[in-house]
Amino acid sequence: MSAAQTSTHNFKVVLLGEGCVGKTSILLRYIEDKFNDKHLTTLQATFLNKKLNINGKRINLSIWDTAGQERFHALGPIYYRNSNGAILVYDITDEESFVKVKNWVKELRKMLGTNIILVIAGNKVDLEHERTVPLEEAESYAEKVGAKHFHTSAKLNQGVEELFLELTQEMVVKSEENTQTDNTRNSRVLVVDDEPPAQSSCCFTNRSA
Ligand code: G3D
Ligand code: MG
Repeated sequence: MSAAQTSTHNFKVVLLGEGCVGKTSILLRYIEDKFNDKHLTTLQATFLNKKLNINGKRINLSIWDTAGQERFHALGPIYYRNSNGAILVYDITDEESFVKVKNWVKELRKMLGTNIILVIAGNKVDLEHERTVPLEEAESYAEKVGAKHFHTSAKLNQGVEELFLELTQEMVVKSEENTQTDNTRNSRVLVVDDEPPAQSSCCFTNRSA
């Protein structure tokens, strides 16, 4: 087994989106398979852990949820710092909440570049008859910004598992790409170290030229 297969990946994931779109509900559905549980309202800004095993790879997710600060526009970079992934949630019956997702995409790409994996969740699809965010628009926007789009209902348990699985798989790929790049860099250094003295001094001359 390769090192990549045996090591454990630790990922930080943040939930972002306007208040009331269903972030906490999605998290609670994923972790505890519950909806509208009493402790929903008392859950404070914190993270919940989820351990996964995908194709023999151990993964620990720390999934961060807010205590509702987003309702006062008070979520700063400290919340999403060092995140490997973000779940951007909007409510399909609330166009404003989709605009908010677009703002988050802009901010995250500006601050973290492509180091962070983004997925977009159009939540409350059980209220399809009240939809105001056009489905095609949401999907084509997501594609344009390099984010997978999911149709979720925390209430009916639709799309939630799939969303976390896709995000996790993409984070694994990204992390292993980064590890490979690091290894390639390290092995280059080793090759230089292994060279006989005559060649080393030659390299040194070239490098300083
Ligand atoms: P937030 O964490 O983004 O602020 P919450 O959102 O998870 O607290 O959910 C806000 C409200 O939306 C809650 O209703 C919750 O029950 C409801 N909700 C969450 N997900 C869904 C969903 O998939 N479908 C439907 N129909 N409702 C959902 P209340 O009434 O408790 O405010
Ligand atoms: Mg919440």
